[in-house]
Amino acid sequence: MYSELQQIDIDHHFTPFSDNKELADNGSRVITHAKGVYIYDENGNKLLDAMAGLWCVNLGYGRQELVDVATAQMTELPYYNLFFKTTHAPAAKLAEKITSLAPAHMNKVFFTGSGSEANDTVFRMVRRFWDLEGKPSKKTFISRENAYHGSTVVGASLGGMGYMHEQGDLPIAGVEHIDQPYYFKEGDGLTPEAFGIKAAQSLEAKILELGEENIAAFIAEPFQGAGGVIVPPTTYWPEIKRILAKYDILLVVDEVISGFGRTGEWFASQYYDLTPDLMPIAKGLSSGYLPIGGVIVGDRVATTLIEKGGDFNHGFTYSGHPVAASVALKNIELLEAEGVVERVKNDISPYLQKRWLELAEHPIVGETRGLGMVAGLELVKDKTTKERIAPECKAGGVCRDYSMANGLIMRPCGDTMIISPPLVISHAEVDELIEKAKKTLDQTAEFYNLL
Ligand code: PXG
Repeated sequence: MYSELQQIDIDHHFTPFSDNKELADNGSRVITHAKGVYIYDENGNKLLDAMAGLWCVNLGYGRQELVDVATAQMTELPYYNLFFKTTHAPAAKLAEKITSLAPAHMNKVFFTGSGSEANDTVFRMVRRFWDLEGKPSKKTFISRENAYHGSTVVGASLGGMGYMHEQGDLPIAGVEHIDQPYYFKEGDGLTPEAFGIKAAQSLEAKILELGEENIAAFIAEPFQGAGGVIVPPTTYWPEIKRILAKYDILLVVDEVISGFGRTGEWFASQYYDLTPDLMPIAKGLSSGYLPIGGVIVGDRVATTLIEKGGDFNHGFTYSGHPVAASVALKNIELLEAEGVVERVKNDISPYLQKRWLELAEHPIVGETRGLGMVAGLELVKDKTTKERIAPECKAGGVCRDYSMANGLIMRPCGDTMIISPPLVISHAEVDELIEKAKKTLDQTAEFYNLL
């Protein structure tokens, strides 16, 4: 009943973020190859990958230029570390390129292997910064409910996912969570604008509760990704900025999903006009072709760490890995040369968002939302009361199964269906995405007798 690969997988592979027993009962889908915005499985199914893998394949699949640069770099220098007064061209040039695209006050990059490691690095940099500034009591991070910042101990602690905290006694001490700006779920009785202000003000309430002298940083995704593509009301970031201007607290903008063009700007910090002290990055940095992440460091933190800090006792074997770094550099060069980010802003994002909005008319859709190249919708039984279709938000899983059967990878976060397609998706492929999503919603509604 299982293919050979499915059986090997069941026998030996412990799969991330999955119920491995349930996978053993059903067998995982074996992905064999990919091209453009499509992935293929071993049964010959072709799926439009509207998640760009895991929010990362910004340039789409099958770019030979990235393969060629990896091959050349592997031949020349497959590995060397950066620990002991050594460096190499891929790491140095990638850092230069990234800082040329980042906000002007950010001129250094620390490399990691992933977004989680980037946030662990943020945690150590920030605490070290305040020690060096002579303010060792400033240790607490403020984050938000339903945030995602990774899966390491620090990443999961900074994140606001209850289902992660309950495994492994998290969060660790020194991390506090405030309200999220999730209007559809929590904004009843308020306009989006008023709700945005209210959600932002929970930051000030927390600062006053804990005392500015104890707070190191506020960390947030510009829009929440894994939490369900939660786009804050327009008032939210301006109010956060107003609050942060009153206190000496660092701002960490987690750009792991939002960086490298997803909003139509190189970074969402530019989209929202934010001035971060630190920006964790990963995913779209290499379009997912090789694992690489990092932290873009603003001048204030960099100057203190470098001028006053001596050795910074932190780093990874694969920090700035030459092959990953050369692929990331080529990826950025291709994004630039092909005008991908401008195309997102002026062409494909407006088209995707216009077409996605059509789904709001569907009888089981309570809200659609999106920005740049991410979008989400809420599955409901009743548009007015927002009553969910089934207990425990089970309709999302049903909807996902129909979507996969229709050849579209659109994924659930509870009863929120989300997409984050490759930035290079064409108009015709967006049309296909929307038609398949409509059919999927019809089938989901039919399944629950709601048509
Ligand atoms: N920050 C953000 C904002 C992320 O979205 C990370 C940090 C961690 O990156 P790494 O490379 O360590 O995974 C992420 C990762 C999901 C899902 O289900 C999302 C992520 C990872 C795994 C699953 O949407 N985002």
